[in-house]
Amino acid sequence: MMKIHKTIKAVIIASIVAVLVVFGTPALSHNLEHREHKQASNQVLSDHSNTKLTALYHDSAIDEIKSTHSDLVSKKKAYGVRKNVVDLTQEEKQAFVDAVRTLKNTVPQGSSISIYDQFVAVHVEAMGLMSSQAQGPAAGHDGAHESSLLLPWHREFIHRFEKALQSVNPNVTLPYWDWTDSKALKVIFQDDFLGSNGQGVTLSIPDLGDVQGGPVASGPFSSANGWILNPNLHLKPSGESLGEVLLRFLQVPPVNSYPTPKEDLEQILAVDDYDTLRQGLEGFNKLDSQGQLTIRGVFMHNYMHGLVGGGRFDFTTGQLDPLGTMASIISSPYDPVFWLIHSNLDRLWAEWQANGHAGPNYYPATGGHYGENLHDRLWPWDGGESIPVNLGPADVLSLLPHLSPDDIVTPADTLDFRKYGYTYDTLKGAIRSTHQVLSSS
Ligand SMILES: [Cu+2]
Repeated sequence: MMKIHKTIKAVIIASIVAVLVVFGTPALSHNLEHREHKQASNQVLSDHSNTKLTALYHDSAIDEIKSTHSDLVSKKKAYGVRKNVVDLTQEEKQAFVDAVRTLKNTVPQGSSISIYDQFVAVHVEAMGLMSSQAQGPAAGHDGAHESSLLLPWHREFIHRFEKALQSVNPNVTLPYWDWTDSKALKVIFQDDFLGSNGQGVTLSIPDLGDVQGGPVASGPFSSANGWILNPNLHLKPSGESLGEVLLRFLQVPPVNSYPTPKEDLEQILAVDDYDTLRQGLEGFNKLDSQGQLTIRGVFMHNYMHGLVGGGRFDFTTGQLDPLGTMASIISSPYDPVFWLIHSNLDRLWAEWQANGHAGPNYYPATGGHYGENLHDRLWPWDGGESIPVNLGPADVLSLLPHLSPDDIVTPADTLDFRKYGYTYDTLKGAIRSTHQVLSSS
């Protein structure tokens, strides 16, 4: 059904391209596209890739990579449309699963871990900036969460993952999980897509009774089917390992309410202030009837992490003791549902932006810690400015992908999602306006 089955070699080459596109090619992923025509930037991208590749491969391999890559560029639609997961065809589900598994099973040259695991390592170490022992201007705060940078950082991160998927299969885009869609939960956790709940662990929760979960029992992301995690990257926030298998505790009380009420989301999307929006969507606080973020707890994005991963939440502080993979924010990309939850988070931001909240006025220019402000560099796309501390039992820092020093991304670079070349099925108007911009420029 899929091209990727043709030859292992093709997969490896496509994946090498993926690594270079995703991790190794400075600024080209979108910074150039921010400034140039699509066509012009593709030209620059190809030229640049050649320089990089020459050092690593023989000419014949380079030719093959070049043709794979131009094939990819020419075939790729100008705008990848991210769809609601409930609208995916059987073929689209399979293509997504196959591409994810290919990234999980492909170890790039010079790395000891797979492309997929490199993404997990980046997410882990973004939280390694929190330590006061971290170095550089971004030290001392979470590099990916709990501040203005949540939305820019994850927009960049998941788009790089999407491009890696597209190097395997150019037709794949990231689906999103609309948390207000009552059908989505059942569609996602089936063996033909992201697999089942966990099984085998029964926990007694005071006043709530017994709850079930544990290692994912079936589907493409069960250990039986080869979804084996690196225990040095599968961590609790404390750094303690969560082991080698994907753990799910679906809808374990008290985080078991589904779907998310539409009116709660609409209330957040109606706000005018970026950081109120971000805090509402991230979910440590909920808006009260006055539109103030006075209610502390677990909501929205945080709630969805808990709905899949399970955990003993402290509803007063919003902190949780994770049971499963998704509930441990640090390692949550190990559950592929991560990409669907974050695609939706990004969609909600994109909709808010498309609804008139666009441009630098809708992102704080100053006043945050370094990394959070409009023109600060976001680790790891910061040219080596900041260095996190190592988290967990192994040397995770040594597992990070090698990024070019001029692969720089600031929140300002992320504000216009159209410049990345994707849109959402709920934002058809955005496709038209982008086409207009391109054809008139
Ligand atoms: Cu995250």
